[in-house]
Amino acid sequence: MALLPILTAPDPRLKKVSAPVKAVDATVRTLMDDMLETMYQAPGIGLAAPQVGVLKRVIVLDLAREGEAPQPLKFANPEIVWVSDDDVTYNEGCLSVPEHYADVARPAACRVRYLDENNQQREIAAEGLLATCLQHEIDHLDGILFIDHLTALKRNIILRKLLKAKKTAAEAAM
Ligand code: GNR
Ligand code: NI
Repeated sequence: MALLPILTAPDPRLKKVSAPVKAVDATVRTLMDDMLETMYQAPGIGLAAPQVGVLKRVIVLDLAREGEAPQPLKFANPEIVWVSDDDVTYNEGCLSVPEHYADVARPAACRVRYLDENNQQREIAAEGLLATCLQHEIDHLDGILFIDHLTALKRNIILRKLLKAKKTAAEAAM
């Protein structure tokens, strides 16, 4: 197991479209486990491979509450095959957009087809926070961040603050 560094915006790697995995093999399984460890440590409820600089279509989630048994979910090549007509709004955050939160409306329910850690094709029906989080993670695989769902004005205010924070951190390290 290994902790992986999490990229933060603005970073060109977060804007790229990730490639499907050919099959879920030992390398992909190790990536999934390292991503889960990184996500728990952050802490977060989901993580997409591009957030750790790996441009592969792999995501992990765990929506178990503190004190509950962990419920790690691992997905390769996730595809949204159905979304509900009705939307729901959540106040979203992102480990790659630290310290910023905003309301995002997305379909309230969805179905996702994917390969599990044993390379078996499966489908999951999701609603509530799971539906939102799956859509947030799958967006990452297409280079889309939650701030891309905001107005350009709100997005640019956040991006400018993140860039400034990066510059300040880089200066402090010199
Ligand atoms: O930890 C996370 N919380 C969260 C809250 C509301 C909507 C989406 C998320 S995902 C986020 C972790 C993350 O950045 N995943 O890509
Ligand atoms: Ni995110």
